[in-house]
Amino acid sequence: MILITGANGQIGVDLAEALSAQHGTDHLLATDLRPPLADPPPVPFEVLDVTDERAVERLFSRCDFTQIIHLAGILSATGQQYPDLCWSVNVTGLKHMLDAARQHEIPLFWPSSIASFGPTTPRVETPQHTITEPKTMYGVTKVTGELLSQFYAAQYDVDVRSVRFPGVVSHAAPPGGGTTDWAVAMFFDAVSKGSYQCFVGPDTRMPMMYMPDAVKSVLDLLRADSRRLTVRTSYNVASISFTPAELAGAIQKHVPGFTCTYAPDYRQDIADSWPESIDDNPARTDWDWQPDFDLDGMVLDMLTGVARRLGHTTLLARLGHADSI
Ligand code: AKB
Repeated sequence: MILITGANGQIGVDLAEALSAQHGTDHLLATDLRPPLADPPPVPFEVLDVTDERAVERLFSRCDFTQIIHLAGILSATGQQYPDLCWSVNVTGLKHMLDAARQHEIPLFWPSSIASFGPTTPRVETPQHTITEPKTMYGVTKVTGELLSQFYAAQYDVDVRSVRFPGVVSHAAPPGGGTTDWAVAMFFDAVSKGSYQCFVGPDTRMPMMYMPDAVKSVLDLLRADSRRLTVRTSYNVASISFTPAELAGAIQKHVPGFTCTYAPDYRQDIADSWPESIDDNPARTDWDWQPDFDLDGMVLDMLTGVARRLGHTTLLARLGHADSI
């Protein structure tokens, strides 16, 4: 059975769906602090606080897990506001999962982030092995998690695998508390209101990835031959880099009249400390990673998904989906 923590989060919802298509819902257990979004939940669900060591131990003594997908985490903007909570969930929670993986001899996947990098890192085509001096608490927890993972792999032979996600764009579940959330919010506001006020400036270039590629990266890495894996901290994975102005332009092609205004806040500072683009050669070499979506492909698919969700028939018709809400 596969354990998913943080299953109600942005990545958890889409990844659980992909895993249940592969393995069947009976082979998954979704957990989260919050109750599931759908009633009944699409896969068996239990409440789990990953910071509660006893609760984690009790769960592992009851269930025969074969894989851990550990997604529970606090994102960058929330982490700046609640640094202690961020440390507790992102580091203590991961440590509990690494200990369980070690004790029960189970492989573990967890996502790190481009937030592992900081202002002293080369910002363009950021290499796999480079300076990691993040200035956010979120970044500090990600670097700590990466080093812990490498230690557990080397010292205890835990099969731990990870990718450094860029901003992930999707419509099934909202992201919460991230610096890259503008790339999702812009779509929802474009479709529902025709305008969006962005919290970073128009020329802030950031690495992003459409959810189908993010899910594919996890499934591909899980399938990879362990002997080929040379990185046990976390793999760089790249897809598309764009600015808010470029995304707004791509959306305007399908939503004429859409306007984007800019009111940068504290998240601008975080964005400016992160890379603009990522070099992911080790992932391409070690496990044949390759993304499918470019900016225009993502925008078309995302607008269709958001229009369906919001019941926007006019936009669906314009996108060529007249009869399919
Ligand atoms: C965030 O913005 O905090 C996340 C991330 C890049 O890890 N989306």
